[in-house]
Parts: sequence; structure tokens; C-alpha cells
Amino acid sequence: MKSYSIALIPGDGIGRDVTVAAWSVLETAAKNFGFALAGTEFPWSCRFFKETGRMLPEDGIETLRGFDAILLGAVGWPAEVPDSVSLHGLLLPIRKAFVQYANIRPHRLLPGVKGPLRAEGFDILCIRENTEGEYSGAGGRVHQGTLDEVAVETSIFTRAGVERILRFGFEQARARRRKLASVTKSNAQKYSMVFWDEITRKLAADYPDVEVTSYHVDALAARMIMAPESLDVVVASNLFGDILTDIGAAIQGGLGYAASANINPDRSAPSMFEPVHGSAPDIAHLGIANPIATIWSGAMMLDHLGETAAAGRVMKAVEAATARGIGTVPGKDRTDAITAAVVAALT
Ligand code: GGG
Repeated sequence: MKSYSIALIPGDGIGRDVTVAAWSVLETAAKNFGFALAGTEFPWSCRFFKETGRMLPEDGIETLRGFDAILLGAVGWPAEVPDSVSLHGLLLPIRKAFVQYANIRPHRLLPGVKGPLRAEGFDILCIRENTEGEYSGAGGRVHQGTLDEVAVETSIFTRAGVERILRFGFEQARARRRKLASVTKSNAQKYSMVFWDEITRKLAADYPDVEVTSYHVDALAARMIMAPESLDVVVASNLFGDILTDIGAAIQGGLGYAASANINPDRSAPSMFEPVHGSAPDIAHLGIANPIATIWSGAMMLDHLGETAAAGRVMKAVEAATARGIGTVPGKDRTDAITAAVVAALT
């Protein structure tokens, strides 16, 4: 029987609640489709940081390298560890070390879920550049604590990095409705974003079958709310993609439905799957977190592993549950009730 090794990093807060839920769905799907998932759990989190002074152990990246994929819950315990420390200590180093340069985030309404907009028929695939840009971690502070203090955050955009994410977006658009929105703020950011626009124009020549439109990020944000059905694939930098996908989550009914995949397209290292949401410490372990975003991320993991039939079946089961109203109203159904409904729809 085919077996896949999965590194499980529940992380902080509701990360554990939703990871346990998703894992039971994925194990059921694996059983039904005749393959095995061998999960190994790692305690890396803000709690681990408090105990060891590190979010990831020194050999953490090398340990993860041996797995077929990583399923992550959520990271952050701001009352105890600054968010900048937890993000730069765990999530960002994994994305970078494993060249997971494409962060794929699908936004559509599941049956039975009411979004805040009148528009119902939208289906947007946001692709966020995931290894450079505004989250490069380059910069510094001088004269700290004085009136002369200066903080500099440097955005790094490389030709290789921008080309590969745009190419990835063009390929995704080709497999969908052949429309690509390339997002910048090139009127204000005259180096990096003009560079991005130039590369978009250059690559467009290789994809004459894809309709390309360049948007400024503010206009694209408004379009996502006013006319989401007009968008297909959206490609944006790390920061812009992070922000736009919270709008995407909002229009699909909330962060409880927003899935994501951090993909290494070359398959030279494991890819990582995680819900878009954070750790929500205020509702951790109360049994009320919505596990759908993590289950959906798990389906994306199965798809990436080549188990496409099982992945499709998991999504059908999620849709069957939400079509019956399960998990569609915040706070109505408990985590285990939503999970049980999805598992039942799988069998
Ligand atoms: N589900 C992972 C998580 O905890 N995300 C919260 C977060 O702040 N993510 C930032 C990012 O995706 O760059």
C-alpha cells in the first residue's frame, strides 16, 4: 500500500483543534482510497519557544526535509511571544528553506455558506509570492529609543523570483478561465513594482491565450468586493497577497473557510498546507473553531501528493456537509460536529 509521510505541526491556539479534526478526515479518505498517511507530530510553537528559546530546533528544517508534506495548524501567542518572532521563527523559514514560492489560496463560496456580498458566483485563485518581497526580513533599526530613530524594511524582488511566480500564475490561469490579474502599486513604488509590471508584460508574450490585466493593489482590493466574479487568477507579492487573501476570506464567509497551500512546484522539497487563519487564542480548545479551512488545505495536500480522487472526494464531503447547513453559521456547530459530518459524508 502506498504510504505518505506527513509532518504535523499543530502550532498554537486553535491550530491543534483544527489539525486533529482535519487529520481524522484525511485518514478516513486515505482508508477509503487505499493509501496510508503516516503522521509524525512536532511540538514547534510559541510554547516550544518559551521552553527552548527557538520556534524551530536547530535541525528542524533538516528533519522536515525528509517528509512528503507538512500540515500546519496556526502559529502565534501574542500575549507571550511577539508575532514578528513567531512568524519569522517558524512559518517564514519553512517557506523559504523549502522554496515554497507559490502560496495558493482559493476563494469561492461553499454551498450553504452566506458571504457578505450579493455576488455568489465568484471563484478566485489567489497566488501569493511566498519567499521574498516585503517579507524578506531585510532591514534594520538605528538610534533606537531616540527621536532620531530610523526603521528600514527592505523589499527584495529578484528577476528569478518574480518570473517564477508569474509563470506559475499563467500556468494556473491556463488550466482555469484563462484570465490573470497581476497586482502591483507601480505608480508609487517605482523600482520593485515597475520591475514586476515589466516582467508581467514580457511573460504575457509567452501566454497569448491568457488575458492579462495589471491592477494597482487598491483597485484590485475594491474589485474583489465590487465584482469578484470578474476575477480568475490573481498574482500578487508577499504582502499584497497576504492582505488580498484576507479580503478573499471575508467574501467567502470568513477565515474559517480560507485554505492555503505553500507549494514547491519543483518538488525538490516538501510543500506545506495550512489554513489562512491564525491561532485565535481566545477560542483555543473550546471546541468551536471551524475546521473547514484546514480540511480544505488537507484536500489540497492530497491533490499535491497525487491522490486527486481522494482530494476531490474530501471536497465533495465538505460541500455535502455545508449544503446541509453544517459549519455555515459561526458558533452554531462545534468542531467535532463539523468533522463528524464531513467524515460521514465521506463514507
Ligand atoms: N495558519 C498559519 C498561521 O498561523 N497564519 C497566521 C499568519 O500570521 N500568517 C502570516 C502569513 O501567512 O504570512
